[in-house]
Amino acid sequence: MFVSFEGIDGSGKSTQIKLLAARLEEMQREVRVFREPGGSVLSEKIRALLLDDAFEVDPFAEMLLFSAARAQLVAKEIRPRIDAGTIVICDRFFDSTIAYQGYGREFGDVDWLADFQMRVTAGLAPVRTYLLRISAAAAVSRRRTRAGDGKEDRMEQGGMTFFERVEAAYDKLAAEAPSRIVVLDGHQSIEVLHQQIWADFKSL
Ligand code: Z5A
Repeated sequence: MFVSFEGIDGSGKSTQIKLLAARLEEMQREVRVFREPGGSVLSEKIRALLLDDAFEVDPFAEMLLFSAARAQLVAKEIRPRIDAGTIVICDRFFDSTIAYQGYGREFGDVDWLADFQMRVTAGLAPVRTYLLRISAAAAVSRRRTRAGDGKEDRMEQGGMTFFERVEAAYDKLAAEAPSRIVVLDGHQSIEVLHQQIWADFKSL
């Protein structure tokens, strides 16, 4: 089984993924968590390039790099594990490219981009996607209070209007795929969100 988590930066994806994975492990289920971009040796190297603010990246090149990282992750890590019966949870998947590059960076031909993503993943799509919906303003405030050096990476430097476009894009994607994308109010408490996710996950 393959599920993904989506939402703007700081929406609580990693927090919820840890709770879901821990719960499944307690039940002796085989679980593997990946993050995007990343999760394989090549994809982690691409991640470092993508988040580095030392140089500018052309929007089309950016989309291709995110897609290359995903193609490698799916082929070498995700697909073999799904085939072996492991539950795979991914922190971001192709919806991120459509939301961030397609709408955030105003790529233009979003239909083409969505078709291209199916080529990138060789047709693999999550059976369920949990979208943690928080406002761009709340995300910025959470990022400020998060542990770390306080430095924003290249993607985080996109600015408020960029994140508002991404936020609106996620709403659009959710409206277009209501049976796959479960929308959750990410402003709720961590525990309440976990219970909502668990209730849905069990139904799968
Ligand atoms: N990107 C892209 O443009 N295109 C693509 O195709 C892909 C990605 C795949 C990856 O960043 C960047 O790449 C990302 C999108 C872009 N850029 N941005 N901006 P990343 O992997 O470094 O980070 P992220 O995935 O964006 O998110 P994150 O920083 O890991 O945040 P999170 O996982 O969503 O949230 P969290 O770490 O669980 O929580 C954040 C803080 O909030 C933390 O202090 C928590 O304790 C707190 N928290 C969590 N839940 C709650 C609740 N419910 N209430 C209050 N506080 C909470």
